[in-house]
Amino acid sequence: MRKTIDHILQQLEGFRPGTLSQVEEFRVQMLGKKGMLTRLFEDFKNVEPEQKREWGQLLNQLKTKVQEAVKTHKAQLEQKQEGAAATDDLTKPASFTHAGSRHPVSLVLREILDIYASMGFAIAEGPEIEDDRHVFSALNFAPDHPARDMQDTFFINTNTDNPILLRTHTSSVQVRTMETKIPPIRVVCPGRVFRNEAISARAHCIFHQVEGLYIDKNVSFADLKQAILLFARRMFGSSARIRLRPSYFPFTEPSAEVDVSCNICGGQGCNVCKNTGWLEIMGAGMVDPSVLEASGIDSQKYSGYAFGMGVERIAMLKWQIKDLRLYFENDVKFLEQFFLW
Ligand code: 2NM
Repeated sequence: MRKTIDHILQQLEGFRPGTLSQVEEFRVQMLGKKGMLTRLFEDFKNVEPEQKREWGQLLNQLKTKVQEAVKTHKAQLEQKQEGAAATDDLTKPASFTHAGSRHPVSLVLREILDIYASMGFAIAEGPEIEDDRHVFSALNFAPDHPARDMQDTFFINTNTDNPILLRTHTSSVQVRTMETKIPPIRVVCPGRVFRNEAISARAHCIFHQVEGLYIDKNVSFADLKQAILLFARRMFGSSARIRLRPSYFPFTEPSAEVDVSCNICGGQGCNVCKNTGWLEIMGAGMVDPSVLEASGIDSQKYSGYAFGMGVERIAMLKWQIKDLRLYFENDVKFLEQFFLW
């Protein structure tokens, strides 16, 4: 018996199965009907009564060891096989992950900036918290202009002759550009602006603007019209036409509201353009000489054009989004609909 036990211990020591069938083979060899351990237990019947206790313990320990070895090797090999199966099939489709999508305002803002970058405009940014000088005074707003009212502008500190406020347009960035740069100046200014308005489908107290400014010798209204036409064609399709209506802004003279032919009906008239065939996309004009002078630019030597548009509004026209509030609700079912080719 001693010899058989030693033999089993030796086998156990060197047992390194590579496959599950080798484990099964080992199990049968040890624990099967004619297995080595099974036979040992048969021999155990002939052991002298006074030695039964000692041999019994020894055999039971050995049986447990063999059973443990079979169990752990089997589990290890099964796990290995599963891992191999998962990596083996390289054609297996990847499991679904939600990748997210860009916000429609970000998509349209990027598109607007790309179009103006291709025309040679640089991007300029500035602070959202501004002073009265850069938002109003330097832009030719009269001291009693209604935009300076608490009703329209969020003021932070009015206890000074140059109040601190949230910018109502990004023209303040253009003032900062004119103050620090020598013409030629060609910039677009994207960013958030703030107006004290009741929130509705058509108005919000926070929205995004892109304003443009071009100052050089001999810049003309014809240059402005051509730049707007190129923008409209790139943004709304190569068959887009533009129309300018006379308007008024404190900082430009002459000033105009710009319409683009309706991208839904092509100008025939539909419910998107309210049967006019036209959609308003921006305001524009020639920079008032007093605005150039206020920022230290010689209006005898230089002239310039400027324009401004609302990014949410352009996105509404592009995708027929009917309610401004959708931009701020972060409803995934709304957000994941938008992409650009
Ligand atoms: C608009 C419409 C027309 C404009 C003017 C200027 C500046 F700083 F040059 F005077 N910046 N932006 C402008 C002109 C903005 O937005 C509807």
